[in-house]
Order: sequence, then structure tokens, then C-alpha cells
Amino acid sequence: MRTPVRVFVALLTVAVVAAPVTTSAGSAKHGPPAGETAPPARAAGVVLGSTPATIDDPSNCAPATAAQDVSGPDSPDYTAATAGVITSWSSRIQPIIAVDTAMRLMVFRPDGAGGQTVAALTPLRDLVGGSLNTFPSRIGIAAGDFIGLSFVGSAEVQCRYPGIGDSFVFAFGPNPAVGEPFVGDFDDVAARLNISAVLEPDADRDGYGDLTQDGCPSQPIPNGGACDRTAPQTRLTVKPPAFTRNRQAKFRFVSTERRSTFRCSLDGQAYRRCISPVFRRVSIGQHIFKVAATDRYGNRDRTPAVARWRVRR
Ligand SMILES: [Ca+2]
Ligand SMILES: [Ca+2]
Repeated sequence: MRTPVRVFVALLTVAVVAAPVTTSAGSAKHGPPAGETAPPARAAGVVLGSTPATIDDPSNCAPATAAQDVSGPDSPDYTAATAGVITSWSSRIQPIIAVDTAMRLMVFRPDGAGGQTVAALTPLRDLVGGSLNTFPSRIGIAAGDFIGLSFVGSAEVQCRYPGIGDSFVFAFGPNPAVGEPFVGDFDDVAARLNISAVLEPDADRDGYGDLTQDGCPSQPIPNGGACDRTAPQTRLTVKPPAFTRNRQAKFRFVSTERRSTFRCSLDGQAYRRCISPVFRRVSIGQHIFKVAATDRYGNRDRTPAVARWRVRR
């Protein structure tokens, strides 16, 4: 049986030094086609929080999954400076408490009144003792949100560290859900949470981290897929007959891709934005109408649909 969930929250007011920035360069899964210029270098991911190199005296904090001692002024930052996606999170735990212990990353959002609500959380993950546990994730985080953790375990939670540095608060009580205010029996102690997370940018706001998860960081492709570089095809469904006495011309046209836009050209004039149907009054003689679709990602149909007709007296 697992005991009630404990929730740990890094305090907002304790950041002393900016979060360390990793230099791990993410690489695009899908580069540009041959002949195209490579996109500009992407920003590196940022590590929020920290995990200790080793776990020290477990009697200070049992289970020692929750906190690590403060050993200097270089406090990690648990708060996200920019919005993005958390693509993994980690915690290192004691070898001796591997049994019946599970943890989750939680994201808290300040409510502007000194409290916070739960913005996101991961599923509970079973922890392997004596090693750094790292779990992939894909959860959005807003600028100003901060990370914390909750866990279930059979041991009591008693964390008391002297010194200065990041504080955290802990609470006993019901496991909060997304959107709920976080309230609990706060207790401020000088220690760091034993949790870290990798924050990647999400420039196209598709919910996929741009460095390692997003097949196309420049387009909000569903499911993080590869870039859409395929042009739509355009088809005229209504056009004048080849020979007519009607000087009023009507056109209807469609694209192979939804949410396309169209550009039209009559008798060699410049292309202009147009919407189906199009009506044009023309003079006696030969005419040509062209229409080309552009998909939502800017791919243009290079082979416009063409109508040619002659208006007789
Ligand atoms: Ca993205
Ligand atoms: Ca994308």
C-alpha cells in the first residue's frame, strides 16, 4: 500500500542565481531539402532545478528522493524564464528506497495572490534506486511557472537542512489535480528539490519541444510530424465554355488542401488574392484566367489551373 501523496513546491522567491544552461545541441530530425538554406541555429534547452551528484545522509530526508542538501550559493532555478515544453525530467534516489516509491513532476502557476495552481503534471513513475532516473515528457510550461514534485512512498518525509539557498515547501494532503489551487501545510526549509527538467522552446506552439520532439519546428504540424513542403494542386470546377456570347465570366475553384488561399490572374494581369467564386465582365475576344492555391504553410501551386475562352459577338 502506498501512503498519501506528498507534494513539494519550490518557492518562487528564492532563486539566487540563474538556471544553468546546457550546451546540448538539439538536432532537427528533418533538415531542409537539398539546395535549401539551413535554418538558423536553434536555442539550446534549459535545465530547471537540479539533481544531486550523489544522495547524502538519508536520515536528513527520508525518503531522500525529495530533497538534497544545500552546499553553496549556486542555487538552481526552478522557475521557467520562458515558455516552452518540458521534454524530460530527472531525479536521483537512494538505493535503499527503491521499493514502493513513485514520483511525478508537477508544474505550478502563480495565481497572483501568493498562491499557485497546478498547471500540469506527469504520470507517477516508478523510481530505480541508486541511479539517476530520467523520464521523457511532453508538457507545456509558461513563463513564470515553476516545477515541483510529488511522490508516493512508504517512508516518512522529514527534511530539515540548515544553510542558505533554494527553499522548498512541502505539504501533506490530497494529490492536487490540474487546474486546482495548490494548498497545503507549507513548511519552508533550506534545501533544494531533487528534481530537474529540460525545457525546450516551442516556437510554433504545437506542444512539441523544438529541439528533440518536433519534426518541423517552423510549422505546427499535427503530432510533431515532418515539415509540409508539398504544394497544393488547384482545380477549376466552373469556368466559361470555350466559345460563348456571354461577357459575364464565372469561375469556381478548389484546392487539394483545406485552408488554402488563392491568387487569380485575368488576361496576364498580376496575381491577386481571390476567393471562389469569382465573377469578371470581359470584352469581346480571347481571354485567359489562372488561379493558384497556397496552402496554410505557404507552399504555392506552381502549376495554376487555367481557363481559356473566346467571347463572340
Ligand atoms: Ca514546436
Ligand atoms: Ca511543428
